[in-house]
Amino acid sequence: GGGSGGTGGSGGGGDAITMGFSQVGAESGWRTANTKSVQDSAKNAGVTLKFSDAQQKQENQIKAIRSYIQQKVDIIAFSPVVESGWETVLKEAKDAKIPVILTDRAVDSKDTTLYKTFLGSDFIEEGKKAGQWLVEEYKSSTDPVNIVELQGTTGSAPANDRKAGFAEVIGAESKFKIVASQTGDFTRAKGKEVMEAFLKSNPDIDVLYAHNDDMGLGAIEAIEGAGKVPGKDIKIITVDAVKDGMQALSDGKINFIVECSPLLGPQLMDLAKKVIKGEQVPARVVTEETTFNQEQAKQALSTRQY
Ligand code: GYE
Repeated sequence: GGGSGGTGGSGGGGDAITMGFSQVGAESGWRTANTKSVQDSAKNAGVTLKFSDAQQKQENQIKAIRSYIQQKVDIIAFSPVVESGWETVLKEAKDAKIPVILTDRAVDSKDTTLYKTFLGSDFIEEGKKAGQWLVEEYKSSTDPVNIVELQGTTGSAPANDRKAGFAEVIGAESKFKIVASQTGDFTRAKGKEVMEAFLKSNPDIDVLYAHNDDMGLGAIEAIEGAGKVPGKDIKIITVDAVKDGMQALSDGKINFIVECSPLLGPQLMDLAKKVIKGEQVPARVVTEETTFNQEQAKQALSTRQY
């Protein structure tokens, strides 16, 4: 690919790269920041970006990838909405000799030759960090702790892994009980709706674990609507650390956030350039991230970019 002549783009030298990028959707603050990061860094790296939003539907992503193959882009990057069902389309890309980079979310295919690398967070580790905070928070209590869980999109890597990592850590102590666990599809609206249902059927909720900030923020509205105090009557743990989440954390409405960085654009462009030049890239690039309690959120909030 790339034989159509240089455009004199900035940096890198050589011919301009065309990347087809299939995004999951615009379901959360994280996703919005991720899209901006990819678009901004493509511009900075002189990469021509063909971008499409799949509105959280796998069939739309498959269509987008097929259209990128037809257009003979130099490289395809995408964030798979769910883990399963990608083999056929990834084989089509491979047969067309168009390299693929997974960003943010994984696929469950055993055939790792279908993509060049996977750039993103360790979601199991994120779930474990959420569980470790809870274990520490309740270390001096023997009473039962009733937990409700708002899961991300069903079948997605972050929903599967954040659930598994959390369950592994809290499973070591029998006082922790997950009394309800349902998807809120990573959105604020669904988080609110499902939390309202949880509150109706469970009179005694101690903790909410939400797989992202947006669902947690929706749930806060439901909790306040039910006359309870979020962060006090019900302790709340979320994942992401986007600005709205960090604001709620520093206001005391959330108790702990596990960071998940959406700023994957610069690394994605670097990896894409290397792959196209035929350079060796690591099979897995893990994003670095931290955690925030309420005090740390107050410190970090003023300089939070997204
Ligand atoms: O945590 C959530 C978004 O895949 C890591 O998707 C991403 C997740 C993120 O909708 O807010």
